[in-house]
Amino acid sequence: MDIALIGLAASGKTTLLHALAAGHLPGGHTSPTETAMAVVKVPDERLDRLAAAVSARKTTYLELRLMDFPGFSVGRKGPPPQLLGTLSTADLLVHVVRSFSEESIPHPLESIDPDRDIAALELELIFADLAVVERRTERIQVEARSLAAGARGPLDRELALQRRLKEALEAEKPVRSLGLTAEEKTLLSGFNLLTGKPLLNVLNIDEADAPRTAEIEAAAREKHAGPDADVIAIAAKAEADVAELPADEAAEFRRELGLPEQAAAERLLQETVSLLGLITFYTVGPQDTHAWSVSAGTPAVKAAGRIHSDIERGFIRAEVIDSADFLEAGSHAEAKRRGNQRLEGKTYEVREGDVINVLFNV
Ligand SMILES: Nc1nc2c(ncn2[C@@H]2O[C@H](COP(=O)(O)OP(=O)(O)O)[C@@H](O)[C@H]2O)c(=O)[nH]1
Ligand SMILES: [Mg+2]
Repeated sequence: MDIALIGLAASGKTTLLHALAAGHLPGGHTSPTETAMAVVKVPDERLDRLAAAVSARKTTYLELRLMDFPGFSVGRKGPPPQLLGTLSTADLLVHVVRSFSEESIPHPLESIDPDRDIAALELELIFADLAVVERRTERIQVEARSLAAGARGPLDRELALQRRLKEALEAEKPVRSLGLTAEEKTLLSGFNLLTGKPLLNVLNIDEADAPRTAEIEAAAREKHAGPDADVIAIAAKAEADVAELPADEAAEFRRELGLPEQAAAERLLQETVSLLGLITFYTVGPQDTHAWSVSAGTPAVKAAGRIHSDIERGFIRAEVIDSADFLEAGSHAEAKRRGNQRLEGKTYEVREGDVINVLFNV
């Protein structure tokens, strides 16, 4: 899964990347004009405990790819088309919004106004989508003309959908707010509409405001949370500094600064997994205890395919234990003895936190 960090210049994108990927990045800040990339592991306490229960030699976390994009210009100039093009492959957008005051760092729009910046960037994404939708609408109309009236059904249906999108975008509504059905989403999947992607707004707040994080987030959620959209507040610079410290010093520092107990990286990455509509299941063993992700509603046989294509092909059934039960029991054998293990077939929809052992035959 690819996560794109976007936002105005000097909003703190690169600083946030450092807070999220401390230790996984080449030294120094990346240049303001280049896209940097980091692969980060999603912290998962439940996975840690499962691994500890079986003394796993290896623990494998979910991984996300973070891309730190150059600053977005908004308004008359707008963002360059190639920047918007590269964004289209992202699975989720993280908009880093300047909320810190620091006078020595100029804001491209000259004042600190997070609500304005969120709206301005959204508008750029809306314009970009509108251009895509208009192009597609014209093309459908041309194509439809070359078909016999009886063969136009699918194109007519798509045309109706594209018109609905156009109307919404012209009213400055993002595609993600329209509550499209799974079928409609599939129909649109090739167009990579930017406002159809889930969006996490990150308010980059002053260190001095860190003790009020929860309060700031609650107020911002009222305005900016919605379907597939959320907002969190992070003091990116302080978090980036703390991320460099060993664990015990970090905890002390967090208390001193009044930073939330849970590290920003952990909060943001977990929020990201949930906005992506992913659920996490586990395979637990002494060699490797492993977190896997699938989209909600995935049947067990497909989930097995995430582990290995042979396991999908030879799927017989899945032994499933809820991770809370597993942790209480301490092992597969004990959970089974307690009656916590279920046998599920190919169509079983994997649930958040399942510990799964697939029986297969190849
Ligand atoms: N005071 C303060 N400065 C910050 C914060 N976040 C970033 N900065 C500073 O703002 C400048 C721009 O940050 P950077 O992460 O490079 O922004 P980018 O252009 O969005 O990548 C740098 O000098 C950062 O040290 C913050 O939360 N507080
Ligand atoms: Mg940068």
